[in-house]
Amino acid sequence: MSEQTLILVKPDGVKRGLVGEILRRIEAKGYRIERMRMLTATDELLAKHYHEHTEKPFYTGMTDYMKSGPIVAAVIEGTRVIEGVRSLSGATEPTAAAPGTIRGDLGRDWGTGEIENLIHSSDGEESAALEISVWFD
Ligand code: FUP
Repeated sequence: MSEQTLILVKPDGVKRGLVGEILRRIEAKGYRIERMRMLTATDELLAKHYHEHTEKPFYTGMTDYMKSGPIVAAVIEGTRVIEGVRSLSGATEPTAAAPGTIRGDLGRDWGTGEIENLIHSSDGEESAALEISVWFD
C-alpha cells in the first residue's frame, strides 16, 4: 500500500543550492514527488508543523532559522516512504548523522547555535497527514 510523507528542504538547503541534490536522492531511491511548492515559512505555519516543540527552549531560534529564507515543501509517495525518507535524511544533528545520509553527507554544524540540518521529513503516519495539510491545505 502506497503512502505519503512530507518533506521540507530547509532554508540552508535552498541557500546552498542543494534542492536538486536532495530531491535527486529521494527520486533516485525510487520515490515519486507528488506535489511541490516553494514558499517562506510563517510563524503560523511553523506553530502547526512543530506543535510538539512550541514550548521547547530551542523553539524561537529554530523557527527564526526556518523563516530565514525560502523553503521547498513536497509530498513524496511510495510504499513505506515515511520510513524510507527518514532513513535517507539521517540523524537530527548533521555532525553525528551517518555518512550516506542527506544530513551526514551534506550538512555540518556552522557554529550558529542552531541545528541547520537541510531537510525535515515526517516521522509517522499521523504527523505525515497533519504536515501535508499544513503545507498543502
Ligand atoms: P527530526 O525528526 O530529526 O527532524 O528532529 P526533531 O523532530 O527532534 O526536531 C525538529 C527540529 O528541531 C530539528 F530539525 C532541529 C530542531 N531541534 C533543535 O534545534 N534543538 C534540539 O535540541 C532538538 C531539535
